[in-house]
Amino acid sequence: MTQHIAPRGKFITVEGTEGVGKTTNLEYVRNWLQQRNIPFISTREPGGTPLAEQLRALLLQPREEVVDQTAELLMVFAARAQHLNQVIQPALARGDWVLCDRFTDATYAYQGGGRGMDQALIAQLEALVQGSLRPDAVILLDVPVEIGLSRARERGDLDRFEQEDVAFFERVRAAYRQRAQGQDSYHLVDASQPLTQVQADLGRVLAALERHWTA
Ligand code: T5A
Repeated sequence: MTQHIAPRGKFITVEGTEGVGKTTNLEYVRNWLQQRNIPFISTREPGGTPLAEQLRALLLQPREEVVDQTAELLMVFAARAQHLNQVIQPALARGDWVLCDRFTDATYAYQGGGRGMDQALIAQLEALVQGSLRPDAVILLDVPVEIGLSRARERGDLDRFEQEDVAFFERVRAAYRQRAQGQDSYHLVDASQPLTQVQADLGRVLAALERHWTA
């Protein structure tokens, strides 16, 4: 008997340092998908399920207690395990596209680059939690740290990560840029440009992906 394998949906993540414009540009990507009648879900990390959203709140809340780096890393992956199992994998299996605001590249950038944690340790947890699942495309919105932080600060109260110093975010940005180098699935967009130009670039990236995936 012929076994029919349902087409798996595409998994797109959007990444970048603080205030880079992910929220603003995700709206553009959602509209782009809607216009093409592509079935999709839009979700975020940390978060995306009730339990993972609670872990997000715990991670982002500023606190007196010093948060142990390993505890932070495990919470990020605990939220990811729940999110993958409950939301992302079922959606991909249905054939829906998954648009995710941050994913494991953020762990390599923030916990690896920012906090200086061992990349090999992160890779072990990635393998444990995700198996072989990786995003089909990573859109990296890139902006000089000072510009992103000033945009984020204009919004008001800062979360626990946003309270880190500029050097931390320089390491985060460098880690993101390093991951993007020479990898076909990464698409770097200059997010320091005016929003209309950022979105024109995003549109070109999405059109190229669509052509590639439907060829
Ligand atoms: N984290 C997450 C980890 O440490 N490890 C992990 O594994 C994961 C998954 C999550 C935090 O968790 C950490 C990283 C993060 O610190 P978050 O909410 O995803 O937090 O991240 P934030 O960067 O805090 O996201 P924000 O929503 O705060 O920022 P955005 O979405 O990047 O920025 P946005 O769209 O709100 O824009 C900020 C302002 O800039 C303006 C917008 O209008 C807005 O006012 N703007 C522009 N202005 C001019 N020109 C442009 N091109 C503009 N684009 C946007």
